[in-house]
Amino acid sequence: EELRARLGRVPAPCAIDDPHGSTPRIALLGAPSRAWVIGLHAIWRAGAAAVPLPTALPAAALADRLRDVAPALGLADAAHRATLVEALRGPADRVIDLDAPGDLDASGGDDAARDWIAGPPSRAALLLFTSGTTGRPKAAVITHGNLAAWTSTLHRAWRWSADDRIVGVLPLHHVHGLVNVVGCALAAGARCDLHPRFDAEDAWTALAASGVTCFMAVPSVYQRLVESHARADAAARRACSAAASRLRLAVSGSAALPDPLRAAWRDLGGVELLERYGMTEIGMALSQPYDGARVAGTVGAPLPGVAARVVDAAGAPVDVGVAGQLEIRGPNVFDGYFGRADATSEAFRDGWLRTGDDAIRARQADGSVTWRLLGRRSVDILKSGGELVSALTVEAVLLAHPAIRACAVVGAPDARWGQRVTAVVELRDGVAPPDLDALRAWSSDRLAPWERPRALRVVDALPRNALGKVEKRRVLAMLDGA
Ligand code: MLC
Ligand code: AMP
Repeated sequence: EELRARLGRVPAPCAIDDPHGSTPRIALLGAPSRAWVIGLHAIWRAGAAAVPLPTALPAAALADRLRDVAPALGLADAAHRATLVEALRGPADRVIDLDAPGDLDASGGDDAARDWIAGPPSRAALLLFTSGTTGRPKAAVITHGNLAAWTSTLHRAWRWSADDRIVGVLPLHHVHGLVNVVGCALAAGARCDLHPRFDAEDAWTALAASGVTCFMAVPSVYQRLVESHARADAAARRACSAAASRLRLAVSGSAALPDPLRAAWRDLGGVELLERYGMTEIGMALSQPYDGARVAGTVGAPLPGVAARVVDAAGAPVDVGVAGQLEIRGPNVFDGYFGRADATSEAFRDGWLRTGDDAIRARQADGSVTWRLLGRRSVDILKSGGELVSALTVEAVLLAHPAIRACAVVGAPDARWGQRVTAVVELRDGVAPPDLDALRAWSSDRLAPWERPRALRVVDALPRNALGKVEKRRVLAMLDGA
């Protein structure tokens, strides 16, 4: 009620040329908590769309993202209030406090938690930021209809029920933590134990609580859990293994699951991880089976209601066994990028969403067809710890450094992060090479923690083609050689 009244009092947002431009937007910034989720519901019940934001981003970078979205109001927890006020660049009373302590338990009659979908199918529910190859993050418009499709599909495929209890350790500004974990639990009337941030030891303790049935995370989180298990003493190791073995469902996604990690999790608790493939614009699209063989290195098959195909450069579907771009269609596919008709039309081909990922299908001995991902088509899109990073965003910031004349940002393979954000730089004449820590600190008011370079290599000359354009694949090969 308070939000609805406040929306009525703020000046109308500046005109945004978007089909969803008349739906007010409200920014949401805070650590995962029951209060955060209740804030989300309040936004939906007030008829607005929520713009969940990452807590680790500096105010200047948040302001940059919010410029096109122009939220009417903001909701923030106490720790992030000042950042959101600064990012919204308006009067401090445009930010309302999130304040509703307690557990999030739809099974316990928590009405605020139970009611997951609160708007008509065509209305914008979420604006989720995602990086593109253009450098500037875009806000993907997810409707209430998309959310209904996402949760009902996952309920069927992964057998969600009101008896489930899930431990949530992921941030809530992404599909993975927000929809697969929290949304699916709430829509099933299940229980979700939310953690403000991931800590491996805390997560093991939470997984050991009685009745926990499900867990979902990115490979980097599983990697940390496996490392923490290996460090623990024998009694703690046994307790962790017992907790892992009680899970009916442990899902990995958002980045490729390396085989050694899959095996380490299986060895630790005897449960085979279920790997699935998704994307902000489409929710979850492909999943290994709940029952049946989970073939290592594959992401299973299309989820119920999701149409998927592999196409060649001209957009023609190719046969099983032939690699090409993965395209997706169905009620799970988003409505477009907010205020970015150009980027939206580029994202689609004949009604199919071009994922930017390459894939290939293989026929198994039992006649079933499984899908395998071959990586991103663009070398400029990296994944570090499940976070999408645009190399162009990082390069634009690094080029402002006084010592750097030219640079190429690439993703080097990394056991901890999947890809390590690596800056390969040419220096200006006569300057001393910057130190990596100093460069990270220097970029911290413009880049998110996962965008800051984790490795730095100084070269005399970056490999370029005849037109002078840096050739990223040769840069990667150079690193490989080293
Ligand atoms: C944090 N750091 C990262 C990082 N996250 N560096 C690289 N990549 C990341 N992803 C930085 C910290 O700021 C810190 O920097 C240092 O690394 C160590 O911090 P940490 O405390 O050990 O890391 P932590 O904060 O615990 O974060 C790690 C993480 C987190 C893996 C838990 O990154 C995370 O929650 N990732 C998941 C993101 C996600 O939900 N993606 C889903 C996208 S949706 P310093 O300078 O202090 O040393 C999607 C669709 C789909 O992809 O299919 O699901
Ligand atoms: P995002 O835009 O953050 O939603 O990230 C979506 C991207 O994550 C996809 O386009 C894929 O490149 C990647 N991704 C998601 N799940 C997987 C997976 N299981 N294996 C490999 N890559 C994945």
